[in-house]
Amino acid sequence: MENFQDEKQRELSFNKSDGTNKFLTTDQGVKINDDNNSLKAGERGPSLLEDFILREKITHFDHERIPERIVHARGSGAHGFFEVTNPIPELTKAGFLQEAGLKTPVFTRFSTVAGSRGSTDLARDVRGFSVKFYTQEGIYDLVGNNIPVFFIQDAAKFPDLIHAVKPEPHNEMPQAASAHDTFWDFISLMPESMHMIMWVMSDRAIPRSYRMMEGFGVHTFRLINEAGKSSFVKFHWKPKLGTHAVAWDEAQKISGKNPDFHRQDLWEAIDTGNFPEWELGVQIIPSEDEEKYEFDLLDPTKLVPEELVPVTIVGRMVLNKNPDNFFAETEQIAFHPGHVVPGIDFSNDPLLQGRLFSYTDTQLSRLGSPNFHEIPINRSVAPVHNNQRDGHMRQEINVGRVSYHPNSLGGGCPYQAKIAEGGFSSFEERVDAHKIRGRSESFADHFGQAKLFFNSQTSTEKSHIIKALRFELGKVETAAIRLRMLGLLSQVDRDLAEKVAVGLGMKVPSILETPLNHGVSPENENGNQESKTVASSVASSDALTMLKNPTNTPTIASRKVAIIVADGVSEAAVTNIKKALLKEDAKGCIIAKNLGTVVTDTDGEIHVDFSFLTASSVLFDAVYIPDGLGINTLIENDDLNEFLNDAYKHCKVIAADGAASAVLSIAPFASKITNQDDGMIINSEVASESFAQKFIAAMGKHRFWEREPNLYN
Ligand code: HDD
Repeated sequence: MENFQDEKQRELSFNKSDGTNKFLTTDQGVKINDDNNSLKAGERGPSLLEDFILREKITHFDHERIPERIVHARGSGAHGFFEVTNPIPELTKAGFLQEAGLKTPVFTRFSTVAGSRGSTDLARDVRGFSVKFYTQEGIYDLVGNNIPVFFIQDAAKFPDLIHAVKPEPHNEMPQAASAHDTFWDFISLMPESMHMIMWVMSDRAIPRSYRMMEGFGVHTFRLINEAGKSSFVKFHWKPKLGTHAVAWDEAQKISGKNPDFHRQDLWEAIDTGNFPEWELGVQIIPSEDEEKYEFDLLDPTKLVPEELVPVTIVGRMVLNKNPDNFFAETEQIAFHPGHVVPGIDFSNDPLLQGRLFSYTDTQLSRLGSPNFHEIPINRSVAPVHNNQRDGHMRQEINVGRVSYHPNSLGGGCPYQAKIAEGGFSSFEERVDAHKIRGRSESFADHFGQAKLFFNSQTSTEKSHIIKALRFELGKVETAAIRLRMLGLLSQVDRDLAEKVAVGLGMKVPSILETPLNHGVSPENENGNQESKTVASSVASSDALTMLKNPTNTPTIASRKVAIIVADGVSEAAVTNIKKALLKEDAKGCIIAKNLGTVVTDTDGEIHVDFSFLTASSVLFDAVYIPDGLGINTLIENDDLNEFLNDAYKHCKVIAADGAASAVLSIAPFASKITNQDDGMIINSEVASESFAQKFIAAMGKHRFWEREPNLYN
């Protein structure tokens, strides 16, 4: 098969325009002579209706905005490619998975769910992880999240979930936050959400970077091979840089200091050649095993533990090109879980089935026309021929008189493809059932995997979950909602509930006071089902943690270090650390009291990247204060102290050498520093190779969480 990684780029380039060395024109191509003044009756007279140039410009401007996405409005995307490493023709006939080395162009968009388009990147929220594959057999969209399960089991509850989490309708507050009454009111009545709640209260919901998140297809899908045999599949994206988070206090501060933190991080990484990369993995469940597990494969609030079904890597995705135009590409891209190619099919997961309706419907109102597939970023690289016609903003000029099938006037064209010719055919699943509104009893376990998730976490991670719940429920004003939540949490882990309750100044209610129905109205006989706890056959799973996650490696590639300097700084120390960081593909940024330059100990000059005013510790992964007597002039500086305090509080590596060590020894947290804290590196020897290596090794551990008070122990 032809490798056509650049084909989408070629196609997009036909639609590109850049004004370099070109005349300014109207939309009709007429050259403009004066773009600064409207047409008037005399210099001080009224403007004339006749001014078609003014009217066109203003009219276009008035219509520049389109409705933002109902959910996942805030996001960022990039181009790249998917390359097969381990083909799986025995499992699927999908062409893009057939041959090792075959590359398919992709566009990937990451997002938060609840906030508006202009909201902060660092909200506590699920992250969307959508990949559009421009395959030779048509568009394939894998529209997933960075969390492998979901809040609800049936699409019928999706509008309720989203209404509950969005800003409250009477006053439109709070923005991009789940910490308010309506969200927790809904959750406290929906025991099926408890597994997802554990994930959302964990640090998965505050990633360090889009590049350091796992991705999941969430639902069980089907793969179909050439012989028509089907297997169930769960999709996983495993990040090359490991799975990492920031601290919650840090996330909130980042939201103020740089609400575009993730967007900028993705952009800069690609711009500087640090191309983000993920492996695509599959968990394959043979059809015969559909009912083998204690959970239902069709229930989207359940995952398949990797201990039961390992993840097999089939390929890798590299994002290597930023969009040229945010609106044209990232904003106008239209994903849809129903965009599948031959060899991939759906399961009967009722949440997925509802999604199959919702996405085209939403594009119709967001992009305004059934021709949204003609927008360059949405266009298939496989040829499109059919009898769909007309509609708003149709781009294609269909020639000929035939727009129906069957026809004889057009020679029967375009003609249908046989299955052997690549025609899509759905898996022939036998369905023989009563038509009912209800839920399978096999969906009634609402706590088994919530327990599995909580039990799998390290004590630091459990402590973070407790803190997150204290924060979120602490913002809830209605005591009855908090109480119901404590009741539900006690079903996951009594200790967890007790510890959250302490923070709320409340007592955990007894089981009898906890509503455990499906959250649907009790007057409906199908809704009376009681929640159950089915013990997971896996006691604990490292793949569910972030801190012991098998994706983690000690790499510090693309991490940022704040190097704090003042006049008299050791030039050797700065050069040495910058060189060492560069070798690891990490970056040192110079921060001083003011912008401009500082004078070094050898009378050289160092360019300052940020002042204390334009930088903040929360925007960096580690801090280094190099030797130099001048730094002592900053010892009383409040900005420096805040910088260091935050770095310490957020468990980052802090290092100083030579005379700069004095700054750390009188920092407000100095008394708390222990000999066991490998994240505090103080060295008397300046610019030594071993110091740089120690610093890099410590950064490779990401954070030294043991510094924090642990609420779980
Ligand atoms: Fe959805 C967008 C992921 C359930 C309805 N969804 C959207 C996006 C992602 C997801 C990543 C953003 C796509 C982009 O970047 O443009 N959604 C999920 C996942 C779900 C899920 C992983 C559960 C497993 N979604 C879900 C349900 C419904 C929707 C049950 C409706 C019944 N989702 C939508 C939508 C959106 C959307 C309203 C808004 C913008 C868009 O589709 O294009 O149709």
